[in-house]
Amino acid sequence: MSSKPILFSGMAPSADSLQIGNYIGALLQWKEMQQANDAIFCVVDLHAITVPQDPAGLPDHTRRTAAQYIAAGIDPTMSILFVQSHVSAHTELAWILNTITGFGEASRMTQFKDKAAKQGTEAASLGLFAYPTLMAADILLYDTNVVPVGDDQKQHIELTRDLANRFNSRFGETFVIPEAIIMKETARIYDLQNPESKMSKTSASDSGVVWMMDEPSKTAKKIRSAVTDDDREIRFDRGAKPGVSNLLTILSAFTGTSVELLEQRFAGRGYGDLKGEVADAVVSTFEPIRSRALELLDDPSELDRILAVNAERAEAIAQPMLAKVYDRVGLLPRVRR
Ligand code: ATP
Ligand code: LTN
Repeated sequence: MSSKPILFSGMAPSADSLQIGNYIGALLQWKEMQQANDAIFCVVDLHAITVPQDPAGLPDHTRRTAAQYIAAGIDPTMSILFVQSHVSAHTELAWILNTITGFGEASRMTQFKDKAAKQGTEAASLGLFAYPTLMAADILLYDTNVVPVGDDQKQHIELTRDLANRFNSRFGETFVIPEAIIMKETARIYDLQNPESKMSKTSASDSGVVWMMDEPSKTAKKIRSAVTDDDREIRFDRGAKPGVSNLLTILSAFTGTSVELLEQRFAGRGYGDLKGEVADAVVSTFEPIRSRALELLDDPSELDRILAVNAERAEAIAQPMLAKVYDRVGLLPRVRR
């Protein structure tokens, strides 16, 4: 590897399309950062199965997520783009990390509390509880320096840092301590119909979610029906005007124009104008991404080949790290005959 910082990030293949929050909060940064970093991007299918899921749909969700990474600008010959379950070191390191993670500290993870509450806490799986240690394993296997994520993942990165430090002090210097990279302005995109809650792939209702793989006309219609408020001023105010603020954030991310400039430009204009511009900006960016993703999905064996090559590249880094960890914790090496 070169002397560039190492970047790791991932998304769960929990739906057949990514949503606009994934694009703004993650993919846009990923794409920009892959030049200056040695970047590794993972489709975290083992994380996707921590909540109830349909096994018949998962292979397709996994391929579609990978195709959308590539279509949005991730280059699988420069960066490493692979599927988590293809590299067994992830689950193996996660087990080791489980043994140094406190039940109490895992219980404080807000994503676990939120996701468990959705299913009824009694029904939540041990896998969902251990989600953060698997995520820590993803990151720590690669000597990762930076982890670009949305702000909902901040707590998990802090846990990862704690675990790395704890392991290093108990067993000797092993892991690099990673840092979260969170773009403040775009760290959280909200549901268009319910602008108090985060947009996510697995929200209960579809009407407030903007999908990357939706037909342009559907996307435009959704944006035009976004919930706003009763006064007429276009101004950023998360508390008083969550719907309008969300639209401004989205437009800012898609046009590279600051929210302040947008406020000035829209002074005296109506919500219809704002929605129209947001719809145009989103459609013109997503349209070519969608077509490219569909093209890639037309040739699943080529996509599988790309993922296979990249799994080998990832494994070549992960396996020696796992061996080092096993050695540090005192596991008796298996002698190969
Ligand atoms: P799920 O519903 O399966 O939890 P999700 O849509 O919330 O999915 P993840 O796969 O958990 O998304 O997250 C992938 C990446 O996208 C992460 O870096 C996350 O922080 C970012 N992200 C997800 N939703 C948003 C959002 N609404 N705003 C900004 N970033 C987001
Ligand atoms: N939990 C993350 C997805 C994820 C991830 C990772 C992100 C799994 N492993 C490692 C960065 C680094 C999420 O976005 N929901």
